[in-house]
Amino acid sequence: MVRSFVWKGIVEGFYGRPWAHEERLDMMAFMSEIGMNAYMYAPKDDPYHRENWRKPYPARKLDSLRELASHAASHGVSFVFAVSPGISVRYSDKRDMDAFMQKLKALYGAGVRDFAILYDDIPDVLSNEDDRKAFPDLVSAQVAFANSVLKQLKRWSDETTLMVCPTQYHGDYNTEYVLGIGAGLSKDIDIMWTGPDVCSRELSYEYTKSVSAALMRPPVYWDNYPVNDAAMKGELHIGPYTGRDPRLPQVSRGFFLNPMNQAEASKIALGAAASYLRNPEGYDPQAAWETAAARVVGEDALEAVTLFADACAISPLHPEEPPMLKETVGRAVRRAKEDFKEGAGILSAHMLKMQASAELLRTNPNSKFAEEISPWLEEYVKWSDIGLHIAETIEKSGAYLASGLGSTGRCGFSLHMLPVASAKFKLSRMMSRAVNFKTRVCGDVLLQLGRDLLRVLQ
Ligand code: 14T
Repeated sequence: MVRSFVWKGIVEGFYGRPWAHEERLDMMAFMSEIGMNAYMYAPKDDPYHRENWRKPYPARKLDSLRELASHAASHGVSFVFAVSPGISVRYSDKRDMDAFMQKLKALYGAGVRDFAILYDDIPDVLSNEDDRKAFPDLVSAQVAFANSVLKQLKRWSDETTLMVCPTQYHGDYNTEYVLGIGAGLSKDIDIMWTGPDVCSRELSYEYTKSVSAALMRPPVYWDNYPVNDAAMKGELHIGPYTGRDPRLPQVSRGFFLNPMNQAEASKIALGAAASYLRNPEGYDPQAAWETAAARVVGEDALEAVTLFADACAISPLHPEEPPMLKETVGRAVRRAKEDFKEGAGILSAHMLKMQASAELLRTNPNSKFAEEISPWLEEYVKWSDIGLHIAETIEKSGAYLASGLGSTGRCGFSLHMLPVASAKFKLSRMMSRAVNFKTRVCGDVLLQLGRDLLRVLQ
């Protein structure tokens, strides 16, 4: 039997600046175009979501959420409202339960029917004295709290749903905590899971089946791609969506992808992922990427964005250095050992292509995309300048070596050496600036090449 995912969505669940209202409205329209059906509201840095979860939304913010919920509904997207009470909640305190339900009730009044409790990224033990008296451990407290929330939701309406993200949400599933969550939570509650890691390179059928057994229900994946918060800030995740098993609909209830702070740039990975979610069996990562990328930048810039995405390759799904760039540099170096000029030529041709692609993307009609990627684009251009200078240095040192392998004149100094010395000097200056770059564009490929060259020319 061919099964399909129940949830095919996005979770705005990252740290850092939450998306703007306009970005969310636009994203919902995009989601309906690509066949996604759920948006979970969970921005870590909305103070009302986590830090001050007890506080009701002020009227104006509630109005925005209401508009989002109805906008979602009109696009066939379920709006899932999540609260993260874990940092301060007293599970045994009735006032906290009431504050929590009040919080949901306001959204219920705004038309929301789908809710989530997020217990992620909090201490894994009970800290409150009363809680420690009332419950044997954290998992019993969270289970009792969530089951009670579900019961109250069902009193409001039969249409309500509840999802929970546990405190341990990745890795080993055979722990007391995870088994406790699985056995304790009502069977009507969906449980979120990120896979073997916080950001998982691979989500396999076997692994998911085991997680499903431990949780006593198929998990809903909280897929931490293309998110680039915390330690990943310097990365831009616009590469293909890979490593998700085609048979996951048999063992998982669906997916919520956690996107980047850059909403428009996220559409490349999200568009590709949507194609997986619609048809996992027929999914082709490369073809889906091209379709998704072309939708964001236009067909005319597909080649440009392909080259740029290569330079941005490093991500949890692809931890290796940029493949095309690395291959070209490797080829240039090998060729340079035979023929300096030709080796340098291979390198400079690629650098010029990078510069042309940067210019095409900088002036792309999708100005929101261009704006979002500008920090990466700027350093991509700076790296290509470095690469061009490396090519030039290789050529000059080639001429110098050819002139008699560094034979010195009367005063122990070769005039031929001057251009090489000044090229070296300029290169080390460029390289020392690159150390302070803010983005991870080009990986370490050109950095390594520059260092190697300086060492050789010492
Ligand atoms: F809820 C979870 F499933 C989850 O993934 N929580 C956070 C999420 O909000 C964040 O965007 C994501 C990517 O950084 O990872 C989780 O947050 C972490 C987890 C860590 F182990 C942040 C830093 C960590 F070291």
